Amino acid sequence: MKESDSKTPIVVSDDEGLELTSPSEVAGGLPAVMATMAHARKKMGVFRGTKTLLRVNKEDGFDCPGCAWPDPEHRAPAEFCENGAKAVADEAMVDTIGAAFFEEHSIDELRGKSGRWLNAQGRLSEPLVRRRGSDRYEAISWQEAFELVAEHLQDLDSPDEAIFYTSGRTSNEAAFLYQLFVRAFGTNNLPDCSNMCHESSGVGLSEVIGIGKGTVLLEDFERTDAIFVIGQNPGTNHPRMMTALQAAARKGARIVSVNPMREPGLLRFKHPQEVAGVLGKGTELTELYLQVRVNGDVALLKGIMKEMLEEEDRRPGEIFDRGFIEENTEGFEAFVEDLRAVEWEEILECSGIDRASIRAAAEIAMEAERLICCWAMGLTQHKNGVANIQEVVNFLLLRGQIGRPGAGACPVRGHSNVQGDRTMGIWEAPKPEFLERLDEVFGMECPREHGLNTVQAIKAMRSGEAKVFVAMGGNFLSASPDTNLTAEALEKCRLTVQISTKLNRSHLFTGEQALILPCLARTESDVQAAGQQFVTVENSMGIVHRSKGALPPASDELLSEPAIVAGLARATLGDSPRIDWEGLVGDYDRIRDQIEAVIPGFEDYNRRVREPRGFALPNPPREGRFPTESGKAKFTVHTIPRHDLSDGEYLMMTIRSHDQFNTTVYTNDDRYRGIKQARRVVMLNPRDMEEAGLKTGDVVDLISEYDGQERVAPAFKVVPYEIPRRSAGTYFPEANVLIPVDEYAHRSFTPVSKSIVIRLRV
Ligand SMILES: Nc1nc2c(c(=O)[nH]1)N[C@H]1C(S)=C(S)[C@@H](COP(=O)(O)OP(=O)(O)OC[C@H]3O[C@@H](n4cnc5c(=O)[nH]c(N)nc54)[C@H](O)[C@@H]3O)O[C@H]1N2
Ligand SMILES: Nc1nc2c(c(=O)[nH]1)N[C@H]1C(S)=C(S)[C@@H](COP(=O)(O)OP(=O)(O)OC[C@H]3O[C@@H](n4cnc5c(=O)[nH]c(N)nc54)[C@H](O)[C@@H]3O)O[C@H]1N2
Ligand SMILES: [Mo]
Repeated sequence: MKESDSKTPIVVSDDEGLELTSPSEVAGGLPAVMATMAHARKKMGVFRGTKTLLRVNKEDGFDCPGCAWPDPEHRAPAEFCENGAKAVADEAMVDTIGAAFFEEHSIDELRGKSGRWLNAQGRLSEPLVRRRGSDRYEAISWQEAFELVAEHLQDLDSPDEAIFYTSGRTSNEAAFLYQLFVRAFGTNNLPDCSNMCHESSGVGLSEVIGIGKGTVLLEDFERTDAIFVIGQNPGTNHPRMMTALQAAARKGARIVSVNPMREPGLLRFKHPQEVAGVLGKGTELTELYLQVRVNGDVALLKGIMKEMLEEEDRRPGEIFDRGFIEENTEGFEAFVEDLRAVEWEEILECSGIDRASIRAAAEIAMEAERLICCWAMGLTQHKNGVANIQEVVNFLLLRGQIGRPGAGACPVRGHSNVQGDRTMGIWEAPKPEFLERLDEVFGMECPREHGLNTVQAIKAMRSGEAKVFVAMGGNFLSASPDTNLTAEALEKCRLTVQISTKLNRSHLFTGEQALILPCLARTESDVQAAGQQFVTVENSMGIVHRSKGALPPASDELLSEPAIVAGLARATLGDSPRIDWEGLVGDYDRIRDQIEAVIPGFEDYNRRVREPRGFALPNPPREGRFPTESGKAKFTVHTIPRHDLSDGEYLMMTIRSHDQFNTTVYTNDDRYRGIKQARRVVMLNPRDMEEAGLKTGDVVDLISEYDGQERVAPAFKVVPYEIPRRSAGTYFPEANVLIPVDEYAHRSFTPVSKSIVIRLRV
């Protein structure tokens, strides 16, 4: 199945058919155990598989390359989950591909393969180059590869013509060196996957509480009375969070889920590592499930808060935490004035939730002494992504739910070190203080002008303003919006460089010349001049800890990410008296010493990170202090977003299936949702299907139209699903072709992957 209107297939499907069963009512349990074992055995063999899985998330083991959920204090003998195991198995697989593979397969031929097929071929095993005019990759030495990059970078008219992307698996050490190299070279063009992910959380939280991170620790889940899980599917994407939800529920915490879909992972949970978990009925998680309209969250939160306000009017001082509000916040009056003025009719219409359910949610919030709000992509990837986050903060501030144990804001991060990368300076919009410290410590002059984020980078490459693209991990082409346009952008470059572990579509849509630089993965032993090294990462709750791989590397030719950065830096900039690239890479303790010198909160880094659980970074709001300009947390006022859909239009969200990690697809099944062997599907409300005269399995083209321009994603099968009227669900990355590069969240530039207006063409 190819894109109909383009010569080169950008998205290729290998769906085998379509099989539907009813969605699960419980997550985890025996099927999760079976799936874990199957993936481990198939890809790593019995021995390597078991040995590897037992080292996940252990104090002297490696951090799971799956999600960024933190590790509990008392770790179980097997501290991993089904989907973590899939990520590990996929990375630690035994097959490899090198020059011989690419001699056999031209780039054009590989473009005809699905992303799943490409990923399944094995680990990339040696540096490869696509020379000018050639139709395939061939071997190149590391030194020659570094020099090729250096030549291209030196040839640019300005350092701002180069773009340095990062995905969120990169360690703190590699990320710090990478940004140091990029800034020493002279640009802040450091877009990252965060731009497409939790940027709205970072921007939103920074403005109103003074720090762009969450405020809770894992312990808080044990002490809380209520948890709102908004726009997040933890059963699939953060399965280890299920253990925390289960423990909280068992202690009596009440869980409210806000999600257009009834996600099995939010209903009940059977812990796959408990005997009762495998056999029993599982723990009931969600008490109140609010199937909100896509992007109906601002309306819903306003409704809940309006109920609370009405109750506060009846019993002044009993609902809101007046003392906290007066002492610690500003903007309360304007906020309340707006809340009074909002019409119930608008709230009910835009949220799609009835008044009684809104009242029930408000009651849970009013009865909870301590409350946590968790969220992920369901809130961040909308035009009003920043407003969504700030509305959650309004909700928390009303009852002083930030800065107390058992309460707070919990954005649940995606990639396992995406938060750490940002702390290390992977950011196109760095703070002046950070740049000043770099200047002082390294005797350099960092560029001050902000660089390009992901959206801007795509546009700059497309217009020819940017000419060299380097990616530290990730799959820029498939993760970005507007896949066809992004392919065009990459193909306009003079040189594209991918530092990767596995083959993906970004390797196939290249600049005039291209490099694949294969690197060690988390699971593998990393030996440098001073002996075996460990790296460090920061989890979703701001805890910095070690990660040490143990497996023999997939190939002798692999270099670590820090070593690759050092190689690029030395070739491009030469040795400098203040930055001893080789010395730094020889012993990662030295990199950590430099991090300590530059970034606050890393005092005594090398000692503290060797403590069993690592250490927590400073988090003032957690202690009740708000480092905003005024020193106060801010209430903010937002209008309710409206999507006035015309006849035949649907609001589409792009989501993850149970068997993928972002653009890496393991199988075409989505077990919990009961959709099998097909990913090119569009989930619709059965009544909408009826009205449109559509039957299960009918094939339609999906069309989005923005600014008079039509984008088409051909041949999707219609699947009935319990989802609000006029909503549609598709999988990422299959539907990314429909997301215009210019449709992104105000201020955070996050593409609107969860609210795209589409039509269906039969
Ligand atoms: N196994 C696995 N783990 C992963 C990943 C993976 O792909 N696979 N990806 C990692 C990454 S990078 C990230 S960022 C996270 C992503 O984790 P999630 O954010 O959980 O992932 P998504 O599937 O994108 O969407 C989450 C949910 O948002 C809901 N949603 C969509 N629109 C709305 C809306 O308007 N309002 C509300 N309230 N809900 C909405 C969807 O129904 C879905 O349940 O997971 C990380 N962990
Ligand atoms: N439509 C739509 N688009 C989305 C989203 C969505 O929900 N909907 N979600 C967005 C989100 S939240 C995110 S985070 C982005 C993800 O964007 P990316 O992070 O760019 O994408 P991934 O699929 O995680 O990248 C996978 C590739 O990373 C490489 N890799 C894996 N491990 C390592 C490693 O240890 N080192 C190195 N150097 N490379 C490695 C492998 O080659 C693999 O093929 O996508 C975004 N795009
Ligand atoms: Mo993400």
